[in-house]
Amino acid sequence: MRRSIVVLVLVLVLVLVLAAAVWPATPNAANGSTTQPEPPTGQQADFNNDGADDLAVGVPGQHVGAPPFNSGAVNVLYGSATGLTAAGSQLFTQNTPGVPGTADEGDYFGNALASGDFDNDGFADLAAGAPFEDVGSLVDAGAVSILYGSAGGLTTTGAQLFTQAGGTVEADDVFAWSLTAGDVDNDGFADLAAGAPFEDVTSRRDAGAVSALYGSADGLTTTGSQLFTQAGGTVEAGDWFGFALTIADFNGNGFADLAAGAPSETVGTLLGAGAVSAIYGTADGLTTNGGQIFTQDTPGVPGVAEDETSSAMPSPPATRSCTGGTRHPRQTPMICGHQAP
Ligand SMILES: [Ca+2]
Ligand SMILES: [Ca+2]
Ligand SMILES: [Ca+2]
Ligand SMILES: [Ca+2]
Repeated sequence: MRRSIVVLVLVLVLVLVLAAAVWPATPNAANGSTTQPEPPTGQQADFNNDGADDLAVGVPGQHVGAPPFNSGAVNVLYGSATGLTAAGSQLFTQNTPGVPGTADEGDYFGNALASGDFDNDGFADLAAGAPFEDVGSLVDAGAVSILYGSAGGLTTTGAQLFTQAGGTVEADDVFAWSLTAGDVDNDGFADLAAGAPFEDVTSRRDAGAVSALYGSADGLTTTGSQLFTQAGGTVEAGDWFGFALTIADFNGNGFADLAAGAPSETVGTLLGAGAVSAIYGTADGLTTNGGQIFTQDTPGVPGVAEDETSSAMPSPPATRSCTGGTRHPRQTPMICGHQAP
């Protein structure tokens, strides 16, 4: 893992995953216990299925030993009748026995998190991205770990590690930079979407892509996995499609849908104005049929798309050293570190 990533302003980035309050527990009058109704999108955050949602906190800047630096970790806090509590809390790194992979310098494990019940056993499960994980000799290809829930909370039993699904694993894809979960085919098993915003699409560098992995009785699987490039728009170099993701049922038809941001999308001649695509769920999974793209220049959307280099915008720091051709001038230090030679 290249040391340039260590040039990081964001020493500690907390990434929170919480589906609490969206689907409040329903009292069961018969026995006084609580049960968790199935949420409409398959999203869940109750790792021990005790009726109180739980919280996973990403600590991608965690040093596991010293070095490796910035290999990353995930803290887990459990909910209770009185709210979150430190009792029974956990810390996972890639060096935790049973967690696939190895804590290497600059993996940033925990940089993105998503929860869902991938095997539909009632216990929510956790996906934790390590976007700068090297895959063999492929530097910064990226990977995502899956930890499964149980009555005792998250466990390493049956833990999995996935590299880019539906596509070709390449250096600098930064797969699992973004994650979201929901039941896009409404089969009861939560599904996972994982962004690789620096995926090259043919010769279009850093156009970006999003993988979909589907849940099953055996957990997440690559069977039927898909790779999507920008929907509703034109795939261009430097779009960063998949930089941010979320799943929700936008048309209320029971199939969860995917929204994927392309923050560096060019709108007309406006560099880096940004766009968001919607990809809809069906019984057969996500499909680009009916896919949409919205920008601030879409009729009816308030606001005006502007060029990232507009004089109204702040100038990028003079010390910016990213030289990738199509780079966004205000990219985060982490991304800058990623792109540095
Ligand atoms: Ca719980
Ligand atoms: Ca589960
Ligand atoms: Ca599903
Ligand atoms: Ca839908």
